[in-house]
Amino acid sequence: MEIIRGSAHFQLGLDQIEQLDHLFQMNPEMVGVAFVGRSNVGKSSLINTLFGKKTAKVSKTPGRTREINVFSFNLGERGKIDDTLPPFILFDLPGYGHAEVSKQMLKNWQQLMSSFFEFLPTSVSLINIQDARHPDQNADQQFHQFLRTSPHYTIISFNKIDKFKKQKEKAALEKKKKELFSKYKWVKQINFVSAENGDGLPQLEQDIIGFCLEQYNFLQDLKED
Ligand SMILES: Nc1nc2c(ncn2[C@@H]2O[C@H](COP(=O)(O)OP(=O)(O)OP(=O)(O)O)[C@@H](O)[C@H]2O)c(=O)[nH]1
Ligand SMILES: [Mg+2]
Repeated sequence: MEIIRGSAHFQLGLDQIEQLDHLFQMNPEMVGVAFVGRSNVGKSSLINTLFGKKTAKVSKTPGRTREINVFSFNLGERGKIDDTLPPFILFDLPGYGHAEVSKQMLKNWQQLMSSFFEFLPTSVSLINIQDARHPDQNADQQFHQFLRTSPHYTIISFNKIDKFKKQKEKAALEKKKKELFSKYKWVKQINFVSAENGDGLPQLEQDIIGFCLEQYNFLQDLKED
């Protein structure tokens, strides 16, 4: 199974809690993934490599993605959509922790995101992107406090590992990984990726597919009972 590149379609951008409530109410059985992380860590770039070139806008200036962008995508084989499966959902969430945003913007982000995590169906998993060179920053730590009580399946992906040339840097990151697993008990997986050269992406793609199919089958079974 694969993510069909180019099957991703932009559905809507939203920045109001009412719009979010509406989306969740209309789609209680949504299955998919949400990319979330500090500004500029490469969320949109990763989305583009995994889901097809022009899915998300890549920033020249950090803090570009301000809205919650919602896409649909399909799974299939050898480039063909499997039409026995429904479209899945993909969220590109606005980056957190950008130093230059105003207090008002920060407040808006917090309000919108706390509703998002509170009402997001558990059939959507969270992929927290962090910069491999600067993992677990203050903003990441604060974000994980949001997730403490969240029931969502959560993955951390350390992006930009192409920047690592030395073995020493990789070893340090391995150590960090162990540390984060014991600190953030709710994190199920931590992997290393690069949107730039594609490292680690086949595995991340299979993790996304595995999660989506499992949740879809689970919801189907519930209906049959
Ligand atoms: N070297 C390297 N650069 C990357 C990688 N991924 C993204 N970048 C660069 O990092 C910058 C930010 O990328 P975006 O994908 O826009 O980051 P974002 O997390 O979506 O940012 P916001 O939307 O502002 O929150 C761009 O200049 C990308 O080209 C990577 O794996 N390696
Ligand atoms: Mg972005």
